[in-house]
Amino acid sequence: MGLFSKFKNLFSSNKSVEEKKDVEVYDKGLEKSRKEFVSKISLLNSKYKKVSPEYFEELEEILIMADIGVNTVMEFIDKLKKRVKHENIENSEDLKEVIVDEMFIIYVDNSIMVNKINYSQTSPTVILFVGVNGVGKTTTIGKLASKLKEEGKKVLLVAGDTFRAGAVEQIVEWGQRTDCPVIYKENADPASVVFDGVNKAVEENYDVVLVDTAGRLQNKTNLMNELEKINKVISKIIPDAPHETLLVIDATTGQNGISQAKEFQKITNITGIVLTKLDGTAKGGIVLAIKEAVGIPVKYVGLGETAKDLQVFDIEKYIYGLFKDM
Ligand SMILES: Nc1nc2c(ncn2[C@@H]2O[C@H](COP(=O)(O)OP(=O)(O)OP(=O)(O)O)[C@@H](O)[C@H]2O)c(=O)[nH]1
Ligand SMILES: [Mg+2]
Repeated sequence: MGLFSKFKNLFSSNKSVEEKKDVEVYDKGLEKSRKEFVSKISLLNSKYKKVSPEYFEELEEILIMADIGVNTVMEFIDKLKKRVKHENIENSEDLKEVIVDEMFIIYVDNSIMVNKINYSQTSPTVILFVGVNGVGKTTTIGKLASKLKEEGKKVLLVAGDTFRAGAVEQIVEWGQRTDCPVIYKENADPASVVFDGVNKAVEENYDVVLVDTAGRLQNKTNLMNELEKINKVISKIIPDAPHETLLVIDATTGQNGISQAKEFQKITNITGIVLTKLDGTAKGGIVLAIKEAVGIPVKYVGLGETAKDLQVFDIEKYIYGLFKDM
């Protein structure tokens, strides 16, 4: 039995209610990508009943169009060709399952699979959110706050975005909705707001501090200086903090998001990626491209507007959501 059949069984039987709900979120959030993918592969398979060089050429194109990333696609096609030869696969229909198997393997292989958040045992865990404007930083903080509260954690929000008009109001609203205090100061230096926040968190024994930052700064040097200052202030209070710096990327921006990741990598130490708005794109393959291009684990994915739509990234659920109708 191929890996994919195993996944299908895995998700259809004896799972907890919670786990099933999470699978549903992936299922729904990846609908656009799945439709695109599955319909293209079906068309391809009816065009070429037999596996041929032309078949592979067109498959390659489909995968690249799904934003999977050129090198990953090349490597993938090579592996597929080898298996076709080795296992004497002739019919394109029989290749479907192999495609799903290999997709999974390519992600897991030579992988950085640490998608868990690095929680501190000795102090509040400080998580910094960075990314260009509009990608979903503040919304992700709100959703995560809601999840952490549900787990019984004491959560503090810090409005480190003091630039954009309305930014403070937005995070304050999330604070009210999730019942988490918000530290903010209008027109203040972001680093000083962060300082107040982290201090309060230590004094009052908070479990997690979620720090919002501004997406828009005049230029790269400013952004770099700003983040450096914020980092300094945090580590002055908690030497091994921030425990995570999560870069938020909007999945609908495709290759643009990849460039952002490369740029931010140069500016600061990114420990994980949050890929938002996967529900809004038909090019869900971007998860695989990120791994190829920047080698940073995707820790969370945004699959919709509500708090439950923020999910810890799980490759099995992702592959399932992407291919389950195939
Ligand atoms: N469909 C969908 N929408 C999302 C998701 N994540 C965020 N959004 C939407 O994206 C928009 C922008 O989100 P914000 O959280 O304000 O983005 P930001 O990065 O804080 O933006 P700036 O503060 O301007 O830098 C909002 O309308 C969110 O509802 C997601 O996973 N799916
Ligand atoms: Mg924001």
